[in-house]
Amino acid sequence: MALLSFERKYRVRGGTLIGGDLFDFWIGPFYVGFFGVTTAFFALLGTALIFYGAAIGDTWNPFLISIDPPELEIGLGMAPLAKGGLWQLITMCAAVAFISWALREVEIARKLGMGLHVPFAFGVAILAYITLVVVRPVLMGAWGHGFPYGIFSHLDWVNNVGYAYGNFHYNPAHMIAVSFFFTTCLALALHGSLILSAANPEKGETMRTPEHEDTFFRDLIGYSIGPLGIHRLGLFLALNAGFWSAVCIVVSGTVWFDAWADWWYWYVDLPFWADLEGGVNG
Ligand code: UQ2
Repeated sequence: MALLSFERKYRVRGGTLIGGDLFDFWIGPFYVGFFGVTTAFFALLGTALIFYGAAIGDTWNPFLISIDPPELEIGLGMAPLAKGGLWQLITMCAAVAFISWALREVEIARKLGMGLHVPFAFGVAILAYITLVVVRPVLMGAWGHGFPYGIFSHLDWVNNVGYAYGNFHYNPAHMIAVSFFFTTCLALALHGSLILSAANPEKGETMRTPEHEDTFFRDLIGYSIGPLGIHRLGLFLALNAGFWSAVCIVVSGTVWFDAWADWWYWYVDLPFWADLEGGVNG
């Protein structure tokens, strides 16, 4: 079925979560829906507030513009607009826009009778953001623990928070997250290159099949995870990268307060060698 007639066939009413038929229509190629309206509204409002914050700030250098969270003294209260209040409003706009976008994905998936894997995956990215700017600041008792919205300023924040716990690379959850990011890249590189090698032949050559793809990896390492399995693995790896990123930051300053390198003393202090002569403890 040609793409345009396929779209006509499946552009059907229903599947909405809220509002019934009210926003159940398309504008050009885009589905609107109730959550399309809320996404657009809060994304535009948040962006306008960022520009307002830039306008009352002291630079238009795009690298240096920064919308900062309130001072730590504000705690979990509301701050004046120019002193972190804008950051608070922008954070709310961002959260509502992101969640609206995920719910719009849910409505489109329901319309098409598809699984909810895409909104679930996006939900993990939203979880990581909300963990940084809401969950951890609330657990630590001040919005000032959120990160500033600026190009260089957020890099400085990552640097400073990292060194606040000694060397962040010793954070075990950070290690797990980084390992998942790297493995995600490995899996996508293997998958992308394998698909292109089989499905995008030189002019005049014939396309190869999924059986060729399986056989390539069986010849190479004696195992193929399969054309469906590689996507399960890829989703698993990518979601874990985001999830463990959220874990590694939310435990820093809430359940662990010291240098992350010191966390590993649980190993040094195991009873087997803790009292050995000449060991680090004695
Ligand atoms: C595969 C397969 C695909 C793939 C890839 C593999 C036909 C089109 C990339 C190979 C992947 C393996 C063996 C898993 C590697 C494990 C990690 C942790 C990176 O077998 O089936 O489908 O794209």
